[in-house]
Amino acid sequence: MTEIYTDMDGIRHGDRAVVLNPVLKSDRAGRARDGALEECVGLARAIDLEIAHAATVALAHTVPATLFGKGQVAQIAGIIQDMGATLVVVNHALTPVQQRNLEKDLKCKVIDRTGLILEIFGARARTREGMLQVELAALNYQKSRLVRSWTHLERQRGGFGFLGGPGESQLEIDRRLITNRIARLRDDLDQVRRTRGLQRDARQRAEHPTVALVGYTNAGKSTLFNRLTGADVLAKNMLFATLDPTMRGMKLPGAKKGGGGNSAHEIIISDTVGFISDLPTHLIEAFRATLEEVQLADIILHVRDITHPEARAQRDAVMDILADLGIGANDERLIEVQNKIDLLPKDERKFLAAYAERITEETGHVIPIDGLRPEAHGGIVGVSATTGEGIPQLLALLEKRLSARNRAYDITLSLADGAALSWLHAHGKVVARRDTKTKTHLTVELDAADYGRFTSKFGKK
Ligand SMILES: Nc1nc2c(ncn2[C@@H]2O[C@H](COP(=O)(O)OP(=O)(O)OP(=O)(O)O)[C@@H](O)[C@H]2O)c(=O)[nH]1
Ligand SMILES: [Mg+2]
Repeated sequence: MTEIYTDMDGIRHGDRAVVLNPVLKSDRAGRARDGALEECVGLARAIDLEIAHAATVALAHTVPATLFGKGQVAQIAGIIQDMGATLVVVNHALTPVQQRNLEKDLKCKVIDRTGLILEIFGARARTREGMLQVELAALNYQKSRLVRSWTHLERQRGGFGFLGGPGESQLEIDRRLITNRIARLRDDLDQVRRTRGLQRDARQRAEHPTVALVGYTNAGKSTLFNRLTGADVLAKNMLFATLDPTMRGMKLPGAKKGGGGNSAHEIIISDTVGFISDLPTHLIEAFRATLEEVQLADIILHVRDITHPEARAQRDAVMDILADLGIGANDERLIEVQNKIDLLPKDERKFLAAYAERITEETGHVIPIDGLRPEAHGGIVGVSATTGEGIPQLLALLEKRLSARNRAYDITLSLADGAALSWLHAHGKVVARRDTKTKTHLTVELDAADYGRFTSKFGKK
């Protein structure tokens, strides 16, 4: 894997890093400065960099050649020398030219936010699919950087780039190599996904409803996943602790043995990669298949760290990514899980609980409250994944939403088919029945999963 990170070659865990968070003075709508800097430091720590210095740098405007102004670059160079730093992390996108110039001026390695996130993902990937996805993202990142310098050269030559020249043909070769590699990677990924058994997943999905956990990185998805399923997924105060998706079956309280039970009581729950604001587009593209699993879920639990100072900005970032996947705030499958309530003072906890109850009661016709955008359509529940507080309420809400998905099916049985009839009575609600001499015509309210089970057991009726 390492050979693909030519851009990031030389980063070693334990490197002393200076983290810089450039903020445009005109960018009033930007995220809270401290929060953005803190997050970037968290990202740098996630690959075990030692933070020698971290600062927000106010920019009057961005300088095309170096991003920072001349004086600022000199100042940064001084800091690097004083601190004995070997790496600079810039919490911003850098053009290849800016990166190169900064490395020259600062005499040390420079990476931008996308490079840093790619580096973390590269270190985290464990499954073959995860590794291929990250490699694909890294190559796409590199390719986009080649393209950019290419158009840059082209412009310099007044638009006659196609006439050829030594530098240009090297770029052409690099580009073609990367393009070929990307095509091969895509094939490999397809192959891996096929053998991973999407069919098996599809079958499981038909049989049991799926619940997907999504949310900002470090919100507590894995902790909640472990609490719900008794699994042992790595949950750590570390950004992007989880990269590869994990699935596990669980029974909601009240489920009967034997996979039957009343409709949707047995579910498959999945934990997956966390989101972050300004998630690099290359990563979104590479992880699309993983994210598509979310699109197919019956219920989407949006896990939020409700105690985070930037909880609302994080929520918006997640909702934006979900919107890209076609999942809006008005999607009935979306339940908001406000996590870490154990850290809240008691009165605040009470207030939140009352608020959550009100919203949840009103779902079906969600209304903006206090001028805020409509909340998750499927309702809100406050929990603590670590203490277990609120988990029974979450499970009850899940159960409520899943059984609300029942649909009416018209089913005709032979009167002699007692087994099928009693199965339907046990698993669904028979709302109408008309008998003829030999047949009975039923209208039965059933969960889609149960209908699937019925037809696989008794055939289509
Ligand atoms: N106090 C408190 N801490 C929590 C709670 N849930 C999770 N945490 C902590 O929050 C941190 C992140 O938890 P994870 O479960 O790893 O979060 P995640 O959403 O899976 O994060 P990534 O996989 O990195 O995207 C850990 O230190 C957890 O112990 C909670 O309910 N209360
Ligand atoms: Mg996790």
